[in-house]
Amino acid sequence: MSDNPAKQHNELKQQLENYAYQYYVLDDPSVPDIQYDRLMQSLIALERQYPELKTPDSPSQKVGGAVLSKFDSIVHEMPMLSLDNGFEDADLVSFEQRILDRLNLDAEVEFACEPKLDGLAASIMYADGILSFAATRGDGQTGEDITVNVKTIANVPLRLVGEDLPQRLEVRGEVFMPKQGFEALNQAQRDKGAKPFVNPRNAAAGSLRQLDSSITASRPLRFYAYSVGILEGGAISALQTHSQRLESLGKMGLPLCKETAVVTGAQACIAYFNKIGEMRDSLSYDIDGVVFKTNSLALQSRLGFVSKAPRWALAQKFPAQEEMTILRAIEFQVGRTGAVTPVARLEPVFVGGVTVSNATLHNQDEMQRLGVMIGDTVIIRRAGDVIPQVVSVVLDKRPDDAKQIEFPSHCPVCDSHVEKPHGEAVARCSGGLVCPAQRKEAIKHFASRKAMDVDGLGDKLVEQLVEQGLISHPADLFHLSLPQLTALERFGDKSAVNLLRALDDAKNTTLAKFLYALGIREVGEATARNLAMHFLTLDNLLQADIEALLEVQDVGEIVASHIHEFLHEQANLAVIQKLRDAGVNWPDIELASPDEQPFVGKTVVLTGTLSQMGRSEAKAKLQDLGAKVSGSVSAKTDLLIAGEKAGSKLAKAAELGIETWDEQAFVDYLATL
Ligand code: 5U1
Repeated sequence: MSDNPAKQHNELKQQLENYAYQYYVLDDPSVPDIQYDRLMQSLIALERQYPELKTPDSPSQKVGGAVLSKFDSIVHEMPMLSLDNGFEDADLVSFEQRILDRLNLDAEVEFACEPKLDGLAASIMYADGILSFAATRGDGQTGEDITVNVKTIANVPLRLVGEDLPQRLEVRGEVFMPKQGFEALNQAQRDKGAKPFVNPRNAAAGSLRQLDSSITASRPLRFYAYSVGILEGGAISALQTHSQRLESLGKMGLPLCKETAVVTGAQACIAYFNKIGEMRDSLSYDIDGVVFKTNSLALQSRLGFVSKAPRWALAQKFPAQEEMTILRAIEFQVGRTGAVTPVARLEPVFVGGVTVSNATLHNQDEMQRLGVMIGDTVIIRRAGDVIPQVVSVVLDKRPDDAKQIEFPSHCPVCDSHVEKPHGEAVARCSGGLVCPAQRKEAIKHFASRKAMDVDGLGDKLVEQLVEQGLISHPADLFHLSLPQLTALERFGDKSAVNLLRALDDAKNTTLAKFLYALGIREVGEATARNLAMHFLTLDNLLQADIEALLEVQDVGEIVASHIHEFLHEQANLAVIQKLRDAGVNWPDIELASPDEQPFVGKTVVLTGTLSQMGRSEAKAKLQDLGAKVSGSVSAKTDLLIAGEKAGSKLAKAAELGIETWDEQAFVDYLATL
């Protein structure tokens, strides 16, 4: 890289533009995200040092930062029109016929076909190839100035590429939020206790109309160009068709929807509409129909406009994905992890092409947030193959006899009590070991390698045993008999004998493995180990209150409350007793002397490939020596053990001056103990 700041800035700018184009427009990233982020940070740092380098097309604008007090108005030089709608095949046939009649033609018409994205229309003006301003549609005549926000949209180029660019080019298109980004954003909203967005369209609108552009920058918005407004000069001005214009926009670096087509005649339009309808659920973005446009620009201008819509375009709509209906009842379902989900029983309603009579309310927090009552009129959304959901309540329509909904305090399946740790949105059944809804998963986990390690007891076999009614909780495993097992389909004598032997062997375990095997929420191997080392005996742990649990390394309030709830559920205690009665045992834990635990108080990180021992073996050895094994390198790290092909962690440790051993040094050290 050059040491001339302007040259350096230009190089960074070009690299970033190139990577963004490959990533967002071509869908073909050439470098990992982290490299892009690093270059962006270098660019921002350089601009901080030399503010004169910060031009309006600098990629640094992608991260936002400007905070407005309000949006200014922008009058559209060319009004942004709306579209006529069609709903049936016959509407497409008469659309083509109207065009033919008006133009006095009798051939078929060529149409450009495009999925109609469910977002917000936006206009982006480029002057000599540089993004100069952007506006919302508003009322079609006047919109809002959203330039700083549009600049943060990842796939919007701040500078166009190519030869013979127009002096002025107004690109019109849709700002939208892809489905995946929407789900992730809503999950993040729920996790932080904020209101989730009703649908991707609302999320896109809410994100675009932020006065603080760094919020917009953090939201997964995208833009697809679908037409040209003002156009002055450039090679694009000579083109004859709408589809050629779109292609030309693509070559200038503007993002386009990939599912477009050019077809001839109304019947081909109907076929395209049906094809897009079939693909709708699998598309990465929400659509509400298909837009058909007369492809010839000459014919478009001959057809002109009627009131506020062009005569040469039609939006053919899909059935609505949101409908109103009445909530008749709520049923509480228990999932395999114990999550208690409120499910709305509805007056059947046709939405998104199917009849819906059940919809999810997600969890207790969401139910309370919606403030829904039995008898309410609710809005149901069914998008794609996602489970239909209740998105809002129409309060104006609440009947006088609407009934409050009580969230159950006990599991509707096993009657264990329902717990909802402070700060968590989901309420769960605490009967992890006994609840039939959680049975299969609980037993699979119990038998798994890192837990009781029952050799030969795979997931399929657990399912078979539960389905045949041979086991209903983990302790039943130890009472299985040879005739019961050999009677199972495709289970030979030898396998049965081996399984019984493996079950017998598994009874000799450690307290840590036993605690992990219980499947207490958020008690992984490390926490189970810490609990065992802290309390030394199961009885000590059973007597621990929340305060005592909080003293254990890495146990915070939520984990403490999960452990406490689980170990105070009588049904779980009964299974634990049955396991001990069946012979499950572990040796007493003897506290190591300080010289046997030389790593007490030390944080160690493992990285790279270890060839002489597995990662988990190395981790267990370090924990036996008293170390805390962490996943990332920070200033708190005392030692990094780096195997082959160690990458960024090794570099970071070197940067922070952290002591680093290779695998051999660790093995040699272990040999000295
Ligand atoms: N895909 C697409 N959506 N959409 C919306 N094309 C399209 N064209 C529009 C609108 C309002 O208007 C043009 C006819 C300019």
